[in-house]
This record gives sequence, C-alpha cells and structure tokens, in this order.
Amino acid sequence: MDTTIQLVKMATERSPEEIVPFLPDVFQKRIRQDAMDADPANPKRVFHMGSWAGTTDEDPFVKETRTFNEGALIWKSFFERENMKTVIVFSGAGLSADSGIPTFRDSGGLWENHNVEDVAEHEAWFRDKELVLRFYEQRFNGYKDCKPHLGHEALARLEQKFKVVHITQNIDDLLEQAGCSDVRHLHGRIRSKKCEWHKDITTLDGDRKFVCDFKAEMIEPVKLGELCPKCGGQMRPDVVWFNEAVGNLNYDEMKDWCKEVKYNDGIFICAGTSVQVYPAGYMVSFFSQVKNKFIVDRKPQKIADYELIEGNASETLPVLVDRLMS
Ligand code: BV8
Repeated sequence: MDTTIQLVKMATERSPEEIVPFLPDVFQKRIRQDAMDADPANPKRVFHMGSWAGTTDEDPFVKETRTFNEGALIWKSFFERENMKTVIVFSGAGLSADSGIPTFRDSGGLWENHNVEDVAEHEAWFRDKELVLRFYEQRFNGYKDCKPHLGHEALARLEQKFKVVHITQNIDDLLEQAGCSDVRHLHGRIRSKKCEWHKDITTLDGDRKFVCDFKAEMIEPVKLGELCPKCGGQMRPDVVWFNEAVGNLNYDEMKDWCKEVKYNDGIFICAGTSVQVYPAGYMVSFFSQVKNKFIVDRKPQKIADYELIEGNASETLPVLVDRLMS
C-alpha cells in the first residue's frame, strides 16, 4: 500500500503523539499548517494531501483523507499543546487537606493515631494483614465523599494555557475529579487493588517472589480472604509502602521535563508537602534549577530560591493560577 495512504491510514487510527515521530518534516509542516487553520465550524474541508498524489475525489485515498479531516481538530489541539509551556506540579497531603483528607504529619495527622511501621510498611503486611486492611478501609471510606476544592479546580484550569504534569504522593483522585488530565501517582491509588504477589512490588531484601500481574479497580475496600483470581494470593491496596520501591518514577521522563521547564521558561510548583519522604522528596532539589518555582504550603519551608506562598491550598492556588494565566 502506497506510503502516503499508509500515513493517512495511520493518521486516522492513531493519536498525533504516536504519529509525529514517524512523519517526515515536509509532512509535519503541511499537516501543522492545515491543522492550525482547521475550522471547527467547517470540519468538512478536505486536506489536500490528495492533490500531491494527483488523485480524484473517488479515489479511496481521498476518502481516507476525508476521515483524516475529522481528526484535523485533534491535530490542531495537539500542535497548540506542543507550543504550550510546561508546568510540573509536585504535591503531597497538604493539597488535599482542605477537602477533608487528613495529612500525615500535621496535628491530628494519620501518623498521630497509627504507627506507620504497623500499617504502611512492607513487612507490616506479612505481620498482620487484617490490621493493614482495616487502616486502608478507613482511608477508603474517609475519601469516598471528599470533593476537589478551588485549589484543585484552579490547577485544572492551568491546562487551558499550559501543558501540566502532576507528580503526586497522594493516593486520592481529587486532581482527576477536578479535571486534571496528566496525574502520576508515585505512591499508588486508593481506588486500585492488586495481588500481594504483584510484580511491581520490589523490596530491598528481594527474597519473596513477586510474579503475579493481577490489578483491578477498588470499588469496595479489600477484605481479608479476598483472593487473587489468578494466583490465589491475598488482595491488597495498590499503594507503595515504606521499603517498597517507587516503581513509576521514570528518570528519563523526569530529565525531559526538567529540561523542558528549565529551557522553555516553564514552571515548577511544590504544593502541600513536608518533603520528608524519599525518593519523592528529591523532586524539590531536582527542579531547583528552574527559574519560575513556588512552594505553596500552610507553613512553607525556605528552600533554595523558591518563591514561598503561605496559606491553605484552596485559597492560595487560585490566586497563583490567576497570576500565571494572566
Ligand atoms: C524505598 C503511600 C527502598 C501509602 C507513602 C532517602 C533518605 C531517607 C530515607 C529514605 C531515603 N530513601 C528511602 C528512604 C526510606 C523511606 C523514607 O522516605 N523514609 C522517610 C520517612 C525518612 N522511603 C521509602 O521507604 C520508599 N521506598 O525507599 O524503597 C527500595 C529501593 C529500591 C528497591 C527496593 C526498595 C517508599 C516511600 C513511599 C511510602 N508510601 N504513601 C499511603 O499513603 O498510605 S508515603 C506518604 O507519606 C505519602 O504518600 C507522602 O509521601 C508522605 C506524607 O508526606 P506529605 O504528603 O508531605 O504529608 P505531610 O503530612 O508530611 O505534610 C503535609 C504538608 O502540607 C505540610 O508541609 C503542611 O504544612 C502542609 N499543609 C497542611 N495543610 C495544608 C497544607 N498546605 C496547604 N494547605 C493546607 N490546607
């Protein structure tokens, strides 16, 4: 099948992100030009890719381009996003505190009433699974009725002008509920469960065999006796406990983000975290080369030349976002 047709077929079936790496510059330029003047009110305008191949309307190729045209607006927003500056938002429990989710270290925080070593540490699970499951049942039920606050909504609004990537230590989904589209959960998600022998569990002692791959959405809290349908292991919350490796920290991607933010006048926001837990905590030094960087916290700690924004996230973030959007 002629390469052009192949490209058009690809263009109709895959996202721009997937295709662009394969497109010769001349094609990219042409598509960018056509996509940027794609008119939402008149999506039927045919891409004249056909004209290059000197074909007529009946030719299947043109039919293909017609379909491609519907995608023109997808390409338009892709190219618009490409030109956007990048904002990296690194967050912790303080970001969700105003939505009624207790933090860890503040007064009345989780660690005041629970011993972290007994409920959120790898070995604790094999000592007393029921105690750990009860702790996460309370968290799950506590989160159920929590709603995003104005701070979360403001962060979602940022995406109108910026490419925003959220790197969060939080296991709640308030950022997603607020409409944030790119949220990376370093320490897992409360609405997900996995087999206790899941292969993404890595520990320093490495003696136990983690080979299963079963994961599922957590609709109801996991109970003792809820077994993995694949290997019969006990199901557990899909979170990263202390002494378990933080698996989804992709350093190459981090390096790209840091370059992007540093050299393309991007922004780094550190919101509601005491920066006590690692390797997540390295973010703050990792992005300290960035010019536009902020620490948003009820009690911000002075770090390098970060701009400190003191106060509750639900009040301070809308103000900061208005400033960045202006
Ligand atoms: C690992 C998921 C090894 C579960 C969590 C380097 C140096 C030192 C120690 C280590 C190191 N590297 C590793 C360690 C050990 C350990 C660690 O960091 N220990 C610390 C305590 C010293 N790290 C680990 O064990 C990590 N794993 O190292 O594995 C390995 C390596 C290779 C191969 C195999 C194994 C795993 C760490 C992840 C643990 N899981 N959560 C769950 O949530 O139940 S951590 C959990 O606690 C959270 O996810 C978060 O990360 C942390 C809590 O911190 P914050 O979110 O910052 O919350 P905090 O309450 O502390 O602060 C709240 C802030 O908000 C405050 O600043 C407050 O002022 C502010 N605030 C409050 N209200 C508001 C507000 N701000 C704005 N508005 C408000 N309204």
